[in-house]
Amino acid sequence: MLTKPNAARRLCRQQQSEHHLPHRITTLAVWLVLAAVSQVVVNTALGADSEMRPNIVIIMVDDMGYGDPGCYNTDSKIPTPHIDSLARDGMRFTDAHAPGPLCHMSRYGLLTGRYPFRTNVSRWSKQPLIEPGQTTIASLLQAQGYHTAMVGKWHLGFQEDGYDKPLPGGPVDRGFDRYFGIRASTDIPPYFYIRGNQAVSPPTNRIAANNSEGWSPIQGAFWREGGIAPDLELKNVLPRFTDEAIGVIGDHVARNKTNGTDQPLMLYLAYPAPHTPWLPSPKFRGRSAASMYGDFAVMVDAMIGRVLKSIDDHDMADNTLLVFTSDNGPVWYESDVQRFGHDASGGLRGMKADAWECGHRMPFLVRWPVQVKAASVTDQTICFTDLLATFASVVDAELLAGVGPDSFDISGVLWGTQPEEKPVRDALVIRSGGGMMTIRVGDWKLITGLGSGGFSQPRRIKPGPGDPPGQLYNLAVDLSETNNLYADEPAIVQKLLAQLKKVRETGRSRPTED
Ligand SMILES: [Ca+2]
Repeated sequence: MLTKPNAARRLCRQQQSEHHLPHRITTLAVWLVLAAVSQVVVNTALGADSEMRPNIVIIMVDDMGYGDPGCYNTDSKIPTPHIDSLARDGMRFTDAHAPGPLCHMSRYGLLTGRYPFRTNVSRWSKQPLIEPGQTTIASLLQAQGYHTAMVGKWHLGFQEDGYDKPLPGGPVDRGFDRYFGIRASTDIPPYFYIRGNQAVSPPTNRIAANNSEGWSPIQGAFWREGGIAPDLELKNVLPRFTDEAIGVIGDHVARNKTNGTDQPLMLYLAYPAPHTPWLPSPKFRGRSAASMYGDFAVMVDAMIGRVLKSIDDHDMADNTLLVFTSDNGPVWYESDVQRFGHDASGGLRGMKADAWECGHRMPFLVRWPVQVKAASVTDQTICFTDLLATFASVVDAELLAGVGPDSFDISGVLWGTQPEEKPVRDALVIRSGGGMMTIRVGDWKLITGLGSGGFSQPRRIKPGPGDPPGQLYNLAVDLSETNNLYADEPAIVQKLLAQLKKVRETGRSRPTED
């Protein structure tokens, strides 16, 4: 059963009354003025106050649905004890959204604080989507003295000119000190590891396409044919990234010890799973009641468990702000729900790529034991784009108007000081995989076309005579988006369309300060 938002709202109110303001050390004897002030960020930090500058770890999984983790769906057939531990020890968001329902869109918004509909994301296979000099959560934190590392799936493009040459425009050119990962998904060739800005070994071999019997063409152990590096095996990518992430944490601790420093770490760990190919290693087969998909998700959870253990082993947990989420909705059809009794959507309509909720409403958990109340729940509507402004707030850096134009500071939600009745963002705007626009304001959600706008059938319906041209839902009473009120609520439709137009035309949605 899906956890009911109203129950969660009551719970959060109750918890807020017990919650205390974040305690901040105010007696700094020496103010360190940082010399390197970013071109776009005004640094107002007081210096090396480690309590105000937590380690920041983002664990992003791939195509995991709202109904997969047990902490979001008590009927889930996939045991996820490590993900669930983050809900137990931190804050669970019921209404958190990917900025787009596909991999590249979602990651662009997460890193830049800018809605992905504002750029041409289809360039990703040849060009970097993030512009030189564009602030990212990594460059922001790097300018604040963080060691910034990324491990995993980039999918935001490089300036490609062959794989035996450097690949400019990737993580190490967009704010990360260190990178190990792959270009895109583990079903999109060429398949090769990248360290820094170079292929570890170029994709000089070939691999044939693969599919799994009994599944749709984009499920199972599916991958496309293409180039592959001799040192990469698709089934090893997930554990390899886990080893790398643990290595980053260990190296960082060792470096601080050697240098006698207390530099904070920012790690962005982007797992390419449980996206296809579903390749659970033998140890995880049969560990769920939801087929090879569920078993692969169990393996993802176990990998997260290894990373959490590493953080614990280094005594870093208390001062690490850890975010867990998934980039977009699952590839799991109604027939799969019937076959396995597992609903990866958690009762939401649709799937990956859709304008409907399952495409973009995601599991989202934040753990920071010294600041975020354990087992708390919030129904605030947030978007991954909000991490930039939130991290800026956490480290006391101010964002200038042009930076992260769609990023809202949600730190008040994390500290429990933001009333649930007072939204942190006035609207949420998403372009679906198929190009339909969605605007959400409060409980109202408008979609500018008919159909899913993504992978679910029907994808796009041409309105018949007398049909409304779009969809309007009241999510407070119709979270599964079945009762289209577009024709019944013309005033609300006009208001939302006007607001959508303004968000698109002004190039920003976070209000300017002045
Ligand atoms: Ca994805």
